[in-house]
Amino acid sequence: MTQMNDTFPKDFLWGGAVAAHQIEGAYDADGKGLSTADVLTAGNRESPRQITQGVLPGQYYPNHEAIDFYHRYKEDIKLFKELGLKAFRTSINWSRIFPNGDDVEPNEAGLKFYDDLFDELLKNGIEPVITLSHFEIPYALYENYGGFKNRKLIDFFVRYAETVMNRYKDKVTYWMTFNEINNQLDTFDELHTWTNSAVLFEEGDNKEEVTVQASLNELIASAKAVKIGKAINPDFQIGCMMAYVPVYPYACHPKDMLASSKMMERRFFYSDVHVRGEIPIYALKRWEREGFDLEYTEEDLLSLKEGTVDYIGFSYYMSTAVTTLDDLDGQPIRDFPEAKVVGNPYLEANDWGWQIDPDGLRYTLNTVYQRYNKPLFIVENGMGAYDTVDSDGKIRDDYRVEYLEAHIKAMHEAIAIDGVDVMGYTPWGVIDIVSFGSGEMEKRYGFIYVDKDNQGNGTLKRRKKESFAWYQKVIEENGLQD
Ligand code: BGP
Repeated sequence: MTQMNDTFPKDFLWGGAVAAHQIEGAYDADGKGLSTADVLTAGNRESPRQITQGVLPGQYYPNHEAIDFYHRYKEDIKLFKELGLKAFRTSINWSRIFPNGDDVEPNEAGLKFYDDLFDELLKNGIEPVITLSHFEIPYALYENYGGFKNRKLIDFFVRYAETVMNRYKDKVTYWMTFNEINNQLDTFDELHTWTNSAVLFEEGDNKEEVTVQASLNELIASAKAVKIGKAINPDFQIGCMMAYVPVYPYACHPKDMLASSKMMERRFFYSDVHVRGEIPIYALKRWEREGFDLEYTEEDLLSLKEGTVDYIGFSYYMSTAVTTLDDLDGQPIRDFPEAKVVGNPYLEANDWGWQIDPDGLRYTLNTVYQRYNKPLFIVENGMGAYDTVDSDGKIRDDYRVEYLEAHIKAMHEAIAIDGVDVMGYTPWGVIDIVSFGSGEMEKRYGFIYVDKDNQGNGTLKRRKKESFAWYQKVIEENGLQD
């Protein structure tokens, strides 16, 4: 267990987080192939983004330039150093390394880019925290193989993981395999799964069955990568990455309580496999009941056992509530087989309807720690907002400070009062980047403002927001001082 004291653990990893396709731009530079994220159109709060079949002329793809971190990372890392970051979480863009995913040889220019990036971070005293696949795979693997529903992707991923873990074995200690692997069952739509597994559904597909198959293939690929990583460098800390959104019972009706725990189970399924190395009984029962015909072998089950993770990385933004009742005060948001997700009347939401709930973070830390007894790493947390630049050039984002302060306080309570082992905290979008969900540039999370709008106009100039000095002080003082 990490040493506790009145403040945060001494070696606590205060940081910031981003993902390759949301920050780098340079989508076709130096031999990079297209990734599934590069063919996502711009969306907005009301209408979601779409995966297009390749890059269509005349269409705007916000990830193509993003904030051009690919060419400006030195300037940005200078600001991260000034901010005091001890850790910087980003992902490696798989299609920079294997442009088509199934190439025989890796792309040296892509490997070199991350060599330089990690060197620059280390030179500035910042620990890289690396996700192998953050909501993107090489587009050719989606087009030619159908994404992760195809078992062949297991081997392609493992080869990619082995290549980069070998290459950066002396530069990177903290790894995670698939970003928010556990939100697929809740986010697939009519057409496809739109996060890591990138599956396009075919006519007649049972969508849940196909998504579970793709998820299983990813879990097997992840476990194999963990095993290989540990053989490359036993000091590696390799984690999984979950999206945890606590689901409260809307009423104290016992059926609502049951519905809430069943909904939580859908998300815990993934960390149960990653941490315990076996498929939980509740999942096996469901698959049997639904008549799912899933493909996995004895050898796969052994891989799951041998490749359990060292820590659990997770994102936390909000909570939701669920009910089985018909006479609601709250408005139904979405129907699930078990129950309805509804608004929580005790919470306020941001402009995108994400309900702000710092106590939910403490609740989550406790629940996850009690379930697994493994170190936890909060690798995403933050508040998306429309920031404005005042006439004096200042960006007064006190709402962001308020959000983060409340969450840091909750995290501190979980550590100091409840004894939860938390390794670090990397708030999302340390610098403004493209929003994954809406594709907007103007849904901002950063401490550093980037001059660019939803249409792609702007100078890309960086500017510190008021929250910059606040977070700098938090890191300097290793927590909030009263
Ligand atoms: C998480 C993703 C991130 C990030 C974040 C905020 O789900 O891991 O990639 O984008 O959410 O979401 P959004 O960008 O939609 O506001």
